[in-house]
Amino acid sequence: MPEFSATPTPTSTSTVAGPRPSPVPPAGAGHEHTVEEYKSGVKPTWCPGCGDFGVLNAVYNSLRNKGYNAEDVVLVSGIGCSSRLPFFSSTYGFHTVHGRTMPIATGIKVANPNLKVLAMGGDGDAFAIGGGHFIHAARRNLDICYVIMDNAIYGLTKGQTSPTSMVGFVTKTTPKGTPDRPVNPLQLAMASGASFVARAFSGKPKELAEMIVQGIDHRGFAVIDAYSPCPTFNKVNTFKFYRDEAQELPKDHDPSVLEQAWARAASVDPLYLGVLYQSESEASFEEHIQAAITGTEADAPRVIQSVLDRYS
Ligand SMILES: Cc1ncc(C[n+]2csc(CCOP(=O)(O)OP(=O)(O)O)c2C)c(N)n1
Ligand code: SF4
Ligand SMILES: [Mg+2]
Repeated sequence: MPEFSATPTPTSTSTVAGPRPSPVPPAGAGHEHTVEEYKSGVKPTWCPGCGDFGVLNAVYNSLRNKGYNAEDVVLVSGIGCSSRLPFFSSTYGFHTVHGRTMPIATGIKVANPNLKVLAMGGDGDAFAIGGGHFIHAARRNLDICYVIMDNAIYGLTKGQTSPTSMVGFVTKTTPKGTPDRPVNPLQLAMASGASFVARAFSGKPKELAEMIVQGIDHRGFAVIDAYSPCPTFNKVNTFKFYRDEAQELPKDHDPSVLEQAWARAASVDPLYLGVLYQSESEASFEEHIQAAITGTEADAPRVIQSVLDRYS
């Protein structure tokens, strides 16, 4: 059993071999981070034209804009095309189990609150198999930023309806169109207690990068539902569809007013992009934990080591 250290050791990705370059040099001493430094060297395996490319670029840019060192960041994902994103970043990454992004992200963040934890994944991962975990992470107000690459389909398993597919959506498994009403990710997040709720579009990666920075800066659970089209299996929710149907929130939108956010989240004509809701009035999960262990934080590594020793 290796000795416990508060500093994480590099994680490896289990299914993709490839170079992971040495850690990004720390900023300061004249070093300015560049986007290139956050690339792992593993070439994205997504189909040409996949919306996830735009999200990946936005993630790189948000990390560069924050000036983070790669070793201070963990990208946690589930299973799906979108959940492959951590492979392509030189930060730490944890490609977990389908729908289990939130429990793993919670453990990482609580064990080492100094880490910047971003969760990544698809609409199926977040709202179908991971739906229960999503709700509880939101109501706990865990201090992480969760970017959901919403393509309204299961891409990795070759095109089944997802919880965000529209009524009547035709796939190989729903040849007569799905009768199921879609989940509204923004309303689900708000109803569950998320304290930052936003919608973005991978076709606007600059705006998405800015939104991820806002989500990281937010103290509490930040949810960004990012439309990220799957041109291979979803011929309805395309880049053109979102360019036609989605628009920025009105300038006078007040994200502190839950009722306004709720109403605009429900709108389909237009679909609104931007930060719909934000409140920092509630303590984060980590703040509750810290308050509960006040006076014992310095002992945390020793306590964890003693637990690990029991299994060595
Ligand atoms: C426990 C479990 N159930 C089902 C699967 C099969 N599976 C893998 S990915 C996936 C859905 C992926 O959809 P989404 O999360 O929207 O990601 P996308 O591929 O669209 O990016 C499913 C059902 C699995 N890997 N594990
Ligand atoms: S199947 Fe769809 S979601 Fe998956 S990589 Fe291809 S375009 Fe992207
Ligand atoms: Mg999907």
